[in-house]
Amino acid sequence: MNQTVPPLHPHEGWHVLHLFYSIDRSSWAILTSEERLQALTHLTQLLQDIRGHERTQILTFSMVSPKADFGVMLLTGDLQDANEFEKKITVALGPGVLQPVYSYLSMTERSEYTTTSEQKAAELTAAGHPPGSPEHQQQLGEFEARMKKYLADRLNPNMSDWPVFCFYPMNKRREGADNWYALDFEVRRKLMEGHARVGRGYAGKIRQLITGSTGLDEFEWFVTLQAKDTLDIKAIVYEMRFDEVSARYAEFGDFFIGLQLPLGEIFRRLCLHG
Ligand code: 76R
Repeated sequence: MNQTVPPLHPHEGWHVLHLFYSIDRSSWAILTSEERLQALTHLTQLLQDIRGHERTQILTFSMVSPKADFGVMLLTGDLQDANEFEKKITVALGPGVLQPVYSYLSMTERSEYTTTSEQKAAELTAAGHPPGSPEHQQQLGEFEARMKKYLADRLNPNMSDWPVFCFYPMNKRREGADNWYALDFEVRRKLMEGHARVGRGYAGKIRQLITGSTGLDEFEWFVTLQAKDTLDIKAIVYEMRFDEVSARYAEFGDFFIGLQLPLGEIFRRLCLHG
C-alpha cells in the first residue's frame, strides 16, 4: 500500500492482528448526525479497501460482553501494511471514538509436531492394519488428505464465515517440574498426539487457527476458534483441559467472544446509527 518503504513479508506465513475496541460514547455523542454518517462511511470504505488488498483478509465482529464492543481480525502478508491498516482503523470513526482495549500480534506458522505419514502408518500397523491391508490403505489415504488441508490452512488460512469466534492467548508452562521447553522433542511430540486426538473429535464443529507470537507479543500463541454453536467452543476448551498438554502445561490469558457480522449489522447493534 505504501509507496516509499520496502515491504516486510516474512519468508513464509502471514501477520495476524487481533484488534478489540470499545466505543467512547461521549466522543461519539458530540458528533452531528452528518458527521456520524461520514465517520461510518469512512470506516466502511476503509475496510473495503483493506479487504481488496492482495493477500489480505479482514473479519469484523460485534464483541459479546462489555470487555470490548468492536473487533477486527486482520491477516496480511506485509507488516508495513498491517501497521498502516491498524492505525487507520483506530482513527476511522473520528478522534477518541474507537478506544483500543486489547490487541494481539501473531503470525501463521507451521507446526513442529505434525504427525507424519510414516508415524500414521506405524500407528495403523500397531493397531492390526498392516501395510497392504484395505484398512491401512484407506485410513492412510484419509489421513494424508486431511493433513494436506490442515497444513495448507495453518500457514495460509482461509477464514470461515462461521458466526461464533473465541479468542485467547496461550503459553506453555515453564515452571519447576512442568517445563514444556525442558522436555525432549519426542516426549512433546507424543503429548501433542493426544492433543490432536481430542481436537479431531471436533471435526466439522470447530475450526481453529493457532498463530505464533513468541517474541512478538505477551504470550506464545493466540488461539482463534470458530464455531456455529457456542456450546462446541465451551466443550472443546473444557475437554482439552483434561488432556495433559493443557492440563499440565497450558496457561491462558483473557478470553473474548465475538460474533462475525456484516458491518451494517455491527453498526446497528452498537447503536452507532442516527
Ligand atoms: O494432527 C496433527 O498431527 C496436528 C495437530 C495439531 C497441532 C500440531 C493440533 C490439532 N493442534 C496443534 C498445535 Mn491445537 N489447539 C489449541 C487449542 O484451550 C486449550 O486447551 C488449547 C487451545 C485448541 C482449542 C486447539 C484445537 N494447538 C497447537 C498448538 C501449538 C503447540 C506447540 O507448537 O507447542 C497450540 C498452542 C494449540 C492449541 N488443535 C488441533 C485443535 C483442534 C480442533 C485440532 C484438530 C484439527 C484438525 O485435525 O483439523
